[in-house]
Amino acid sequence: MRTRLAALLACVMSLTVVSAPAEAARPAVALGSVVPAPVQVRPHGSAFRLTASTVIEAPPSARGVAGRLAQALRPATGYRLPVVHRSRPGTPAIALSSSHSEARLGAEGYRLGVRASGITLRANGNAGLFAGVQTLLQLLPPEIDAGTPQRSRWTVPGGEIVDHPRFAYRGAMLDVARHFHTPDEIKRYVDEISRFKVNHLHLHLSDDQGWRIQIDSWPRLTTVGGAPGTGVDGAGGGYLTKADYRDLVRYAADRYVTIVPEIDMPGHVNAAQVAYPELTCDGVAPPPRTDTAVGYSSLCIGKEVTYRFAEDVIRELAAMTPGPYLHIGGDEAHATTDADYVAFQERVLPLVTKYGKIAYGWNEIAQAPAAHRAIAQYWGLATENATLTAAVAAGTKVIMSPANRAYIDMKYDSTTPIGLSWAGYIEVRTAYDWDPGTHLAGVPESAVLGVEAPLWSETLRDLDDIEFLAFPRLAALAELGWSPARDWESFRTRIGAYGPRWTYRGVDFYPSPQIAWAG
Ligand code: TNX
Repeated sequence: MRTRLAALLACVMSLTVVSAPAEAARPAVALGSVVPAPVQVRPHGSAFRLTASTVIEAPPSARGVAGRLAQALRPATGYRLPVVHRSRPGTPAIALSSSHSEARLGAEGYRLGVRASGITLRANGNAGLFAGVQTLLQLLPPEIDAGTPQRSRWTVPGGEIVDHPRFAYRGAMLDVARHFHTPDEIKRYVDEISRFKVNHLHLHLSDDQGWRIQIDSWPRLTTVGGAPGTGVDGAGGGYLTKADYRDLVRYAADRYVTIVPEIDMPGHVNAAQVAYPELTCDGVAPPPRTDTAVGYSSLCIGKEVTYRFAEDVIRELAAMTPGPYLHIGGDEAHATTDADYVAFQERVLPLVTKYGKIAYGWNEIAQAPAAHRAIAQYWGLATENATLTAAVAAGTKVIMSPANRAYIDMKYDSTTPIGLSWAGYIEVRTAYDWDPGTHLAGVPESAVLGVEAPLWSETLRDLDDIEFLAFPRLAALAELGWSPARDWESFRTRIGAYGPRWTYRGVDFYPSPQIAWAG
């Protein structure tokens, strides 16, 4: 039903494209119609028109980004758009430069200038160029995403954009434990989130139902824990081999997305205990579980094998993860006493450091002094949390994922066919209208590394389900992570104008009644 609606919209829009006068005078898009909203937008009169003679100019070090831009532009325009080192004077060019050196742009900022004679995109490095390319793509008409040749005027509105992120960490989380999502599905998600300048993808790789990442020293984790039938309600199963994982890491890195792996401990470990009964206190394997209860499993805090297991997993995971973070879960350990929980974290958090990574966990880890050098992901409903505030005063950094705002596995409203509702219904405006820098009392903006949108998969099956819950809310949360100011009226118009792009790409977004959809 949702897919049919998307197809219908695509059909209506393609009719519009064919009947639109090809010589329409003005660019189709306003310079500021970009999600997330840029820091500074200065429009001026003259637009740039992409033609068959346009070239993309880039130094050798930026050929990757330039190539990606060319790939994005070729199918709909039908133009060759060669990537060249230097173009002959007078040739209309989109010129990329990555050796710009402008401190305020940082690693991810960029400066985009559009004149009738050409486009310049400047950044301090390739991550900034990639961000600028995402902006540039949104300044072309939505038909640019059609994937097949379109009749359109490929005009980019004239002016100057200066842009850089508010927070360094802008994340999405995908739960591949409750339902396994294939590498291809994960890649499609990376494609979509990176368009909104989201730069981290956190993968929740293990839970009570299943274990989804190959660990050589404990092979039964995946041969048993990733077997068919280990998804919620016995649906699905599967796991990432190390080769799959490394390939995903590379794919994401090409889109300036860092993979953050999570192994959830000391709770959420039933699948590991089914595979290795020595990880329980009595040594007896529990039955496999594919229901959605939480908080019933715990590693055995007093047994040494627990720490051999934790260290082996952390070592192997760290070795295949180039990114700086390794998430060790730590949530909902209701079957672990408080004292045991702290004892466990005091041993396990330092193991992450031992293998060269920054320890990251759900906010419960803040109970342990070792968390003062770690990152805590806040998922609570309240706007204060004394334990976290105390930890922050001692050095803990925070990533904001308050469940009643950022949990994109929540239903939009009571009629949403998939999703949960324990943290409330989250319509797009609810996801948008809060400030990650002031949301939690006692956690100042300087302690906030960024924002992450978790997508738990108890009710998900396929990519359509992922897209339906993620979009448009992921875009709202990405704007909170990137843009300095928040303006709901502006957002609902800009994301409404973006909708046709999702439709052209076949993304099954939720057509929220709160959004001013174009067309
Ligand atoms: C809470 S949030 C959980 C997960 C569930 C999620 C469902 C958190 C750290 N733990 O185990 O999947 O709710 O929304």
